[in-house]
Amino acid sequence: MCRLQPPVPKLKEIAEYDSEVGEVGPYTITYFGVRGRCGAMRIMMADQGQEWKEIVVDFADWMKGDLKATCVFGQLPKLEDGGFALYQSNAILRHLGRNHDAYGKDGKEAALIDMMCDGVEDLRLKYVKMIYQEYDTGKDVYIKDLPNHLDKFEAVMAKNKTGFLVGDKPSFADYSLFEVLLNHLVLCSSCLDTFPSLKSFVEKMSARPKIKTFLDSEAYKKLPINGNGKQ
Ligand code: 6SG
Repeated sequence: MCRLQPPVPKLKEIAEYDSEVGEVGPYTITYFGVRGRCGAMRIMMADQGQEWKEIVVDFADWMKGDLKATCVFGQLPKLEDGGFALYQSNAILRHLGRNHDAYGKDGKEAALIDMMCDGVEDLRLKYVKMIYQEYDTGKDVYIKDLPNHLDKFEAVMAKNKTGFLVGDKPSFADYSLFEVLLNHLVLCSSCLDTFPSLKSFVEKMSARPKIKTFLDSEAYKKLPINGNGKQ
């Protein structure tokens, strides 16, 4: 069997493996009360039919520093998978990809999925920089330049023809792209109008029943996209 695709652990096995949070479910996300760096992993877990628990940290508590001191890089999100703790949102997405068979069918597909995830990360970093540091002065320039980034994803999506970036089912990179595109549609509702493959991708992902239920939920809708209220 491909080492990148271990069998999905059964709930019972995770509960036995976990000595601390076994009764509340196999996964726990610890993060601030925003979509932010957890948007994609939440959508992925919802689509995979995987339940998870949320620990929401408020900023005043975070500033006390105790939790920060326990985090490997002094930052959130943190994912607990039973007794196993993981930081860095993209490492978490990859872990979920391995656990839920959303990391390609072989090593080459996995490498392409990694490549696309890193491409999404580059766009996400530009977006986050604009939101947190340059919103008032840089938003218009950002939107003007956006097609020069989206066209790369459009080309990959159009070439693959399956409705997904790599292979014929969603990978963690698709969930990450989907979530970043949802945020960009809030920033600029017409940003996908010249990108038919991306537009269709967002429509189809949004219509997947478990994603639709999640996106329609109060738990999702009540969370701001970003921590500073800009979107
Ligand atoms: C912030 O940057 O939410 N983690 C953030 N901030 C707190 O002390 N490379 C990794 C990854 O991919 C990046 C992690 C990320 O996982 S996310 C973190 O831990 C720190 O550094 C963006 C986000 N911001 C909202 C937020 C809540 C508390 C601190 C940041 C409320 C909003 C802004 C200030 C107070 Fe706030």
